[in-house]
Amino acid sequence: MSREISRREFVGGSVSALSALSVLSAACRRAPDSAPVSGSGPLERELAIYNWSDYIGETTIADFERETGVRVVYDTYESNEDVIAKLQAGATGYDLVIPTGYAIEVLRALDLLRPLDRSALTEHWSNLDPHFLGTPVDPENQYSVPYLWGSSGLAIRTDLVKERPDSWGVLQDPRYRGKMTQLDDMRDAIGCWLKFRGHSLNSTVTAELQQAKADAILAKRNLKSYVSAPVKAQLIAGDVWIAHLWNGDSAQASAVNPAIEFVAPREGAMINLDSLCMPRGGRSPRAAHAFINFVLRADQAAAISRRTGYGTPNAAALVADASLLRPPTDEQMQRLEYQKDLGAATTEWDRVWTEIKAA
Ligand code: N2P
Repeated sequence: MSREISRREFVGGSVSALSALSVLSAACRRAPDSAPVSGSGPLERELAIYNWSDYIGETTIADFERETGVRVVYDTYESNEDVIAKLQAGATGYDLVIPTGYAIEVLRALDLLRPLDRSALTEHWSNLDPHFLGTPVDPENQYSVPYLWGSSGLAIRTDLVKERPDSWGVLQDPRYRGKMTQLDDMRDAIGCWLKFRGHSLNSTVTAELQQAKADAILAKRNLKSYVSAPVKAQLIAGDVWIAHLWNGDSAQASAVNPAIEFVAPREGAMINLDSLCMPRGGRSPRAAHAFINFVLRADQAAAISRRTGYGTPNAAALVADASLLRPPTDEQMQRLEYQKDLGAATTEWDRVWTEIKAA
């Protein structure tokens, strides 16, 4: 028990509200699946997928079900912290989740992910752009298969906002009071204020976090709410004019109302790579591998990128469809930063976020 608790305290992960008891019971409930699982063989009948909202192709699930006969049970979430908390609290039965890089680090440190059988994933593996493989969160891709990448910024109703704001500072402008929102996501909502002051969005420096808190609270006076992907409907309706949002969700809103444009703030922003992972306790490892193979196909990867507006790490898909979002250029990358597991500093971030929410 003490080993579980100290590891949890070390790793953190915005889960500080969970009791040591829930961690212990999760460990006891965990299925005995630490042995590598084979991804080949007859498929199970059902596959449980837990994904971000609006983060899949229009017919991906139906196509997969038709082709394989596997029934997909599909559930969605709005933040990495939701996934970490749910898996840490002992949710079992999900066969696939799609966390962001830093959350993969957290989940791995908590021993909540199951290694993939890479020998069952060879068919379309070479479609992946090597640029997205072997990242520091999983150097050998033993646990994760790149799915989509994205970045954060400002989604702006250019017909209602006359200037062209290109700074996070616009969120502190009282002229747009009540017409602006920020992501309901601790890492993004604090991270952007760290970037605003020229710091790393992975900062663990107390003075920098305190400044970010002050900036966030100043902006909060103007915010209609903290809301993530569901803000799309409010942007489209014109209830929100400026939303701190991810590029793909912004593109989805623009597809409905072309007056919505995405701006990358000049101070820099977050870039994320989200990857398919198998949580421990999943009941359908062979179907999980089959699904990964399926979305690694160029046509399926292209359809997912087209529908979501997020970037695909699938180089073959980019060749097949020239309209897809291209990977960031070196120049763009200079202003983008990947999030990292905050380790022990997660507790301090949690506290800052709680204080911002309560202010
Ligand atoms: C939500 C997709 C968000 C992905 N629609 C952010 N990592």
